Amino acid sequence: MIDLRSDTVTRPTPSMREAMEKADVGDDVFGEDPTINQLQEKVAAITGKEDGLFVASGTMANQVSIKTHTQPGDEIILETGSHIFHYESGAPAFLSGVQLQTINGKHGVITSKQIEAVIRPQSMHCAQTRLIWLENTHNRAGGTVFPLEEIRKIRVLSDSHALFMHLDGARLWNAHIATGIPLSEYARYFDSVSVCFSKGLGAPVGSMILGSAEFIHRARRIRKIFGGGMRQAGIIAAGALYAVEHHISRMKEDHDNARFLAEILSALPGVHVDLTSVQTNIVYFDVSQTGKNGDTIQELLQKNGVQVISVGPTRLRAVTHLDISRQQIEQAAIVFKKIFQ
Ligand code: TLP
Repeated sequence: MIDLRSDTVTRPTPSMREAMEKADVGDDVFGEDPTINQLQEKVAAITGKEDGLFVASGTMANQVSIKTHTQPGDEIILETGSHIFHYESGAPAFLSGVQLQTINGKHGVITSKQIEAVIRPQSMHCAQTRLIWLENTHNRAGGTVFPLEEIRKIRVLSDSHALFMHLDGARLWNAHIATGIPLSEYARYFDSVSVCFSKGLGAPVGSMILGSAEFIHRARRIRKIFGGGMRQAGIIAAGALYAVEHHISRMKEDHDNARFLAEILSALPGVHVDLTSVQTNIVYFDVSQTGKNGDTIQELLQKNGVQVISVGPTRLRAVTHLDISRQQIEQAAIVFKKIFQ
């Protein structure tokens, strides 16, 4: 089976498992797990943040960050396709009692002008705008990269309104590899950043929140409240540490494979791919012109040994990752041709 459903499906490599087996551990709720401490220090250093907090998942990183930044009744401004709006089970409302104000972006990018137009006035009648939320790369927009110039403008705007900024950087590694822009240059404009080790980096579990020492101190308490104090979790942090040390630069292969696949798909009858949105390791394709719906195509592909995800009536997603070679992409291309021609 060629599994292109997500970059979350990767299995730890033998060397990663070896690193996990040998990991030194301690009680992380007491701050005493040496491997977690090492990972937090390392990722804080490469992102230029004061401190980091290891958490169980990208969802937990995002939700702990929201809770740490906001009070119930506050509002977050974000792009309509954001992961926290679509795929985190209503958690911002459930856990933090905040409302979300969405803006339609282009390729997942919202501009400072668009944001400025919707910031609430300081009025007893309005929710308090508190947080601007960006996603880089942007999953639902196609793994697209958020331009740095716009991030800078948004920071100026947020400073002038005393708003916080959070970056959902589950795939920030991919943006870094696609553009060559250092992780720290992206991260410096945000009060908090979440990153994931269990997607393109190929670790089995784990994410991290990055920010000032003061922010992380408060986030640590929220993580405990949310049930995320994980004790001897150095075993899993060792997988993440291995991934950070060995799997960042190789992501270029995933990006090349995604581009290769996108070009093949876009040449098939009835299949539409917005090639400008294929900037990293994610390929969305639309099959409305084939007369079949997404679920049917997903099933047909699965029967022929290729897994993708149907994400709308006629829209599907294929993601390249550590466990997918160029040869497997070529095999998948043969299956796509068989199904669509
Ligand atoms: N995304 C998953 C699914 O939930 C859609 C995937 O397969 O792409 N932020 C972004 C931008 C994400 O894409 C994801 C996961 C998360 C946060 C949440 O991470 P986890 O799954 O670790 O909670």
